[in-house]
Amino acid sequence: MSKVMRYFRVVQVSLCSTWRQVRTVYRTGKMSDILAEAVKGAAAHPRPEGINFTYGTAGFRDKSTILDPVLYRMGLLAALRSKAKKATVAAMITASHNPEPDNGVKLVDPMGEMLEAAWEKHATDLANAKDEDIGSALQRIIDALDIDISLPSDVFVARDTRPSGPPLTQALLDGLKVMGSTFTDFGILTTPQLHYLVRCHNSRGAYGETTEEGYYKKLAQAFLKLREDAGTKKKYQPVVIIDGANGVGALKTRKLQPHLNDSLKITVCNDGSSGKLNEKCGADFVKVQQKPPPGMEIQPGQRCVSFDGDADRVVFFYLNKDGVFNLLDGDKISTLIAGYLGELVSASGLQLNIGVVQTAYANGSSTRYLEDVMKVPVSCAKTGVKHLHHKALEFDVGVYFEANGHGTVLFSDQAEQKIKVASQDDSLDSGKREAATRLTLMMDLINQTVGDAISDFLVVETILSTRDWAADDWNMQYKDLPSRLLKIKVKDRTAVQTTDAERCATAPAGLQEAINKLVAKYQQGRSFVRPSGTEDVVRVFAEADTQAIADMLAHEVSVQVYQLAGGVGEQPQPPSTS
Ligand code: 16G
Ligand code: MG
Repeated sequence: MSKVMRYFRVVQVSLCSTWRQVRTVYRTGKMSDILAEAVKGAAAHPRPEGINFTYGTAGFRDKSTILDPVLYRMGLLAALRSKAKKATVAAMITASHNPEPDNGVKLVDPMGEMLEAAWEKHATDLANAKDEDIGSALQRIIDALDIDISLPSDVFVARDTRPSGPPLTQALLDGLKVMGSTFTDFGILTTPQLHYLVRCHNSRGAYGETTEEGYYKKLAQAFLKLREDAGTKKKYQPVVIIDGANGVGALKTRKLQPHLNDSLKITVCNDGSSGKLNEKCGADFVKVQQKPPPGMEIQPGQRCVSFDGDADRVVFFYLNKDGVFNLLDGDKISTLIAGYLGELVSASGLQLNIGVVQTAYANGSSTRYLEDVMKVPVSCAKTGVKHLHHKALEFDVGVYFEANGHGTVLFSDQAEQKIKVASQDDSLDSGKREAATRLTLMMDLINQTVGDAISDFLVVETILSTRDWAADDWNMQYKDLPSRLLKIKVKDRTAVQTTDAERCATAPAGLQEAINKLVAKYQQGRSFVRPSGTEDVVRVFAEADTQAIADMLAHEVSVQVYQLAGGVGEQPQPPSTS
């Protein structure tokens, strides 16, 4: 190295170290100010003694009356997350399908994904820190992750329609203000709309315009284009009834409607004008009760759609000509979507692998149909959207749905690129180009950030219309096996542990062996148990070739759980045979 170069190198090193010192002093000074403010701010959001909050499968969820301190702290954490990611993040205030008095909060990462799993622990720690310990709890997170506190932060905020939403939003905003964070409060949105907006923003508009109106426009444009060549239909009727769970999905469907012109006649019921949120209506009610919400007037064959309270979950149902209720759940939706996308991919001539991700709750018939008839690979993930989402990333086109109606489709960057190029490649024959063009429109119609009831509903309508199918035709793809879901109270639900995407219990000792023996007694029997992530219970699922046997198997497995995993209260009683 020449003398001159050496001189410059010395100057450079000393400048760098001076800059590091200045930065450390600045960061430390700024940090202690902020931490002191955070502790001061907690006085207005005191944490009650004796409650332990947990960032569960879908964020914090509890009685809204005790959540104020949690929201304040999540404001603090959201700002830190934004600084750590050097991007805008989001916070959604909702308790989804829970009753109206509950509420909750979950954080959304920059591309609209769920909060990174490693941060769930930080969220739980901060939510449980005593008021006076908030500063040190924040400090631990900052140190562990080497977060530069002097960086700016920006957070998008939205809530569902719960009356507790506005004061809880205020608590969250207080946390953000203490951190000096900028924010945008979007007011009432569906959960997937907020996920969508944060992705639009961070992708600098590449994913769409960062406005609610932009969301409707993007979906509606794709939907209308996909219908342009729709000839006369014999079976498909462009008429649906939507059960909005008396929640945000109803309000937002009304806002979408004018964008759809007259392509679809939508009647919204349970729109919040009289009934209570999620009370005797919504996707959870319909799926669990296996019946339409009371008061809905339904003609045989009429397609009905149920959203949950924050519209990230959807199921379809109809009454057949004999008035018998039929549910078209997440499994039926994923089969429909995977079948159609698979056809488009092969018609386009593109080499893309399509896979479906389910959970252990998926009906056995759906898995068999996908694997044996459709020849589509199926992966099983643990319960909870984040687990399915993660697995779906392994495919070029990953379709994921929980049976309860949470789900969407993910296209890898490479798949997206190939599809776009093919749609504009004049050297391809028109059939291939047309298929690729339809795939680009399907990508626009699908909210890839997270399951979205409104988007999924439009995707299903598009496919049914293209296929000229009535609800019955869709339902006939395969016949669901009868199943039963039960819950058992135990002293400590963590006594039950599982592996193999929850299909096998590893604790307590002897439980899985007992389940195996019971399952072996019955035709097409299948059963598994898992601790709930949202309730203090162990869930038992059983499936068999008749309802009576599924009920019996679920009962027998419940007794084993009760006996081996420390059941509390009365031992489960056999199902009545009347
Ligand atoms: C949460 C999950 C849902 C899952 C359910 C299971 C999200 C957004 N929501 O609602 O996917 O099906 O929990 O509840 O991930 P459980 O653990 O009580 O059975
Ligand atoms: Mg929900």
